[in-house]
Amino acid sequence: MKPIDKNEQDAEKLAAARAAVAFVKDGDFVGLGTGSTATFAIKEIGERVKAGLKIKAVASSLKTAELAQSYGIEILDLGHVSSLDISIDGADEFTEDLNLIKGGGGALFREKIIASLSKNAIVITDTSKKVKQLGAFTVPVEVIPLAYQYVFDQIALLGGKGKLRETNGKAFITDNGNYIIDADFGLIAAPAVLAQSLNQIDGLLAHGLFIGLTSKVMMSQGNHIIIFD
Ligand code: ABF
Repeated sequence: MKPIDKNEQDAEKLAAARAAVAFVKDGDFVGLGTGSTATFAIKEIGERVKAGLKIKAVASSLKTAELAQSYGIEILDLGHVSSLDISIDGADEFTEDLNLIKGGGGALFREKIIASLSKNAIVITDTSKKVKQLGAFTVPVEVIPLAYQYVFDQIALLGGKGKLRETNGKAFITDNGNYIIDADFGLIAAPAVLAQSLNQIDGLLAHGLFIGLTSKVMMSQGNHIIIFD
């Protein structure tokens, strides 16, 4: 990821968010992402809801649900939704063939369900997220605590160097009550193959390789929006 100026980065995130929110229409079922870029989009949607836009939404994290509800956005139980018209979320890395690494914010499981339910899964980013090959950002893996050591060892067998995600010296706990292992596989030559291998590991609830789940990436660069689809 390329380091860029924070103000410039925020301007890019806001521009990408506005471009994506333009696709949200009255009556839509909307999936709301997590992270600072997705937050710009939620606030934009919130302002439109205040101005009369009628939508229902599901949230990829408790934090997102709280922010959305503060704008009066109706949040439904994700477990009772079978399809979404559109979702807008961020990413940690993406390649031009729309493979992503997500989960830096720890919301990857619900984000993956939302992306899987979405007819139009839009990812919004600034320029720092675009990479030629995934992997500089470690792959977040959500793991059931009871399976922690088993999953850690299975990741090692796949060549990954796992590290338990911690905050303030304690294990980070996801909204679903699970741990996150951040797995360093180095640069990933075949992300789809690695994703398939990770999918086979019992006790691994979700991983941050999003393959074939994205309709378009909207990346803001200067005063342009570049769309990868
Ligand atoms: C979320 O957006 C996560 O999947 C990802 O980690 C995060 C990126 O955060 P930010 O937009 O703050 O860079 O969807």
